[in-house]
Amino acid sequence: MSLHCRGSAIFLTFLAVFFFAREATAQQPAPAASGARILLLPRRIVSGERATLAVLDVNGRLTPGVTVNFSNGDRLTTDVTGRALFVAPLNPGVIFGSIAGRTGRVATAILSASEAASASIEVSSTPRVASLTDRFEIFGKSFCGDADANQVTIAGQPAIVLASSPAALVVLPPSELQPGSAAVEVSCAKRHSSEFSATFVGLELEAALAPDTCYVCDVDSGKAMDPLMSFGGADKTYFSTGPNILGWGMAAAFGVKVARPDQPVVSVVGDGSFCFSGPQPLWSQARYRVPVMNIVLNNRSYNNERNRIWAFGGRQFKTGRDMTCYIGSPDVDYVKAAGAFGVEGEAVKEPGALKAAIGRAQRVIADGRPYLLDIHTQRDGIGAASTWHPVYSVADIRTRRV
Ligand SMILES: Cc1ncc(C[n+]2csc(CCOP(=O)(O)OP(=O)(O)O)c2C)c(N)n1
Ligand SMILES: [Mg+2]
Repeated sequence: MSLHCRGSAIFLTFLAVFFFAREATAQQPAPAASGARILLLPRRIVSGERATLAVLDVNGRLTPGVTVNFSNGDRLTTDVTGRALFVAPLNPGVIFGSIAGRTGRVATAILSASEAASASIEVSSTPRVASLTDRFEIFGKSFCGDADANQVTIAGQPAIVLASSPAALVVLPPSELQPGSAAVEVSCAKRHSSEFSATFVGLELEAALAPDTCYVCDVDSGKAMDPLMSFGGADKTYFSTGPNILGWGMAAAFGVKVARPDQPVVSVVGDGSFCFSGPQPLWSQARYRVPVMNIVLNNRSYNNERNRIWAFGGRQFKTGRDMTCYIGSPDVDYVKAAGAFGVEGEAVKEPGALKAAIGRAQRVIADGRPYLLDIHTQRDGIGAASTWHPVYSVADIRTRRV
């Protein structure tokens, strides 16, 4: 996904809050347990083996003294580091954890000891792209359940292991890490993984969105950004459809805001999807003062469609000519379209302009009005460079100038 990509770097938001998680362990006073919001539970734990969970507050700081309740009746309290070491239940299955007094719950699967057994560290799944400043997960075998017994290095620098089990690690990258591809290595108790690599990127949107944001996702290729954001459990709520049907997002965002007026609501649509559903819902947002942040991921393309079509290797692929999916001519002015329906907005043409634009959107929203950000993004995949489209003029086939 990318709100905006240039070269190999993807610019979105960045989760500044997690800098605090890193520093909280140093000299700042411990955050109050009442601020606890996010439960980090390894998504896989192993029957009868140790595991570590972590709790973060609304600012992303590790939070001590927080009670975590499990659906099997177990109860834990986070220690001075904002984490809690526990032994996984013996019966395989799924259990849920939740921060006492909060509604969100987080699932973890209990694997049997035989499923997770391995003499050496095996890494089975890692993100290809991860945020420079947010946590990411590594799945595999033979990690240490005590989070601090694991050593994870990224580009040779030590990362923090926030939560862990023999089957999963939740890792926060080192603060000095630079964007780009970096080698990752894991070791614990004299066991070592083979080296693998991930691309680390700076994110803008994620940092700007409060943990109680309702995120209404009606995009196609833009969905690639979802794994880089934090959803579920005690974090943001994600609204989407099962099958890939487009054109409902902005109207749905209206409904979500009506249902949850005290939570921030962000609607994300592709430029194609905007045209299927919009701009009428913007009129309703303006008419009924529905303060929603509308984001259009504008790559001037049915980007995923082109990738799907060209993947068959047919005539378009062979000629390099995109018959239908380039939609940048005429170039739709989404800010003007929003304005015509009574919604303010602006175009974001450079990654560096995104953070300030989100800030302006949030100020208008705080005043009770919707806002639209037309964020220019890259096309990617096969045929991304093609802006060719068939020239056909109905005017030219006329025999009378009527
Ligand atoms: C109602 C509807 N019409 C058509 C489609 C087929 N379709 C799937 S993706 C797509 C293009 C979407 O373009 P955009 O929203 O810009 O997404 P991008 O792939 O560029 O991210 C189309 C037409 C669909 N999924 N739903
Ligand atoms: Mg598009």
